[in-house]
Amino acid sequence: MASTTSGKIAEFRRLLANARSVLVLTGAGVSAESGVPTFRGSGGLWRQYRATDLATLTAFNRSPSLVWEFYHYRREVVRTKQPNKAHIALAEAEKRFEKEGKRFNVITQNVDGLHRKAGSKNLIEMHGNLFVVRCTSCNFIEENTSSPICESLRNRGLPDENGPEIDEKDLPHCRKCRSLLRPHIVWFGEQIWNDVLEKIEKEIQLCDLFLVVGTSSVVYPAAGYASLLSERSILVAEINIETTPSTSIANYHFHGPAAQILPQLLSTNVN
Ligand code: BV8
Ligand code: ZN
Repeated sequence: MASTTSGKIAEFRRLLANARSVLVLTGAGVSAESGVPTFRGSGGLWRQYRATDLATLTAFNRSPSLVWEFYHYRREVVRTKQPNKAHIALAEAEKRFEKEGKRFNVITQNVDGLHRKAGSKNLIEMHGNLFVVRCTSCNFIEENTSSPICESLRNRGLPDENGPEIDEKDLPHCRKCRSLLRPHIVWFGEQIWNDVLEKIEKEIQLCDLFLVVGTSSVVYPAAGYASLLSERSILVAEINIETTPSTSIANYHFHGPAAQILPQLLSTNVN
């Protein structure tokens, strides 16, 4: 049963000090205080669509123009955002743990790149990244931070506009084979890449303390990690501003914003 009061912070910090391999799973809530809309909050809407309706291969095949407008919009929003104290606390904790010869890894479901911007190195972006593209034909993958990603998307993608469909030939194209590019992001109904799953599997095997931060714990496979670890009697702590399916599994539930709680849990003088 999760502990009910954040007064357990001192207790948790002692457990953290004795941990040898900390694994953190983050979701959209960790970027909320950077101003990046979460999936299921009010920000989860774009035009008349839910993000989860557009983050699918079916939506992309039906209208690559609409899905590219959606991702272009998110790229332009995220580009202006900075990591918050939650991202920074995680990056600093990783550095400290590494110095002590211990392990500290972050698996993020987010595609906003803010953990990397904050300095996290031991980072698994399990659903990809808004600034990486993949060719729909030759699978060529590369980072692409161009703003806009192509001329036809300049000033497009605003939530309150409904411009004309962009012709496929004017959407982003592979510089190797000229085929249509897509975001290198795992859409609903698509499998997480095998090399990523293997890395996650290894970290789950080695982990002796698990933190699940700012996720609604409804999307699999990420949502299943807390119970997987709890069944192996690994300590699970959740940070969220609401309760989630992970709350009943967690040994600790710290109720509050990640940018406030994480620095209290992870900050330097962990005794
Ligand atoms: C898979 C990238 C298997 C996209 C994302 C049909 C076919 C196949 C699979 C399925 C299917 N139907 C369902 C599935 C499974 C599906 C799934 O789990 N669906 C759910 C909805 C039931 N999963 C998949 O499809 C996955 N693949 O299963 O493949 C397979 C096997 C064989 C063959 C084919 C397939 C792939 C899932 C990945 C989808 N891509 N992202 C993009 O970003 O555009 S998922 C997306 O939503 C996010 O990345 C994230 O992972 C996920 C959940 O969002 P959260 O991060 O949790 O954000 P959310 O808004 O939900 O919650 C925010 C939380 O933060 C809240 O709890 C809130 O209280 C809290 N919070 C807010 N502010 C703060 C805070 N906490 C702390 N501090 C704050 N300040
Ligand atoms: Zn190509």
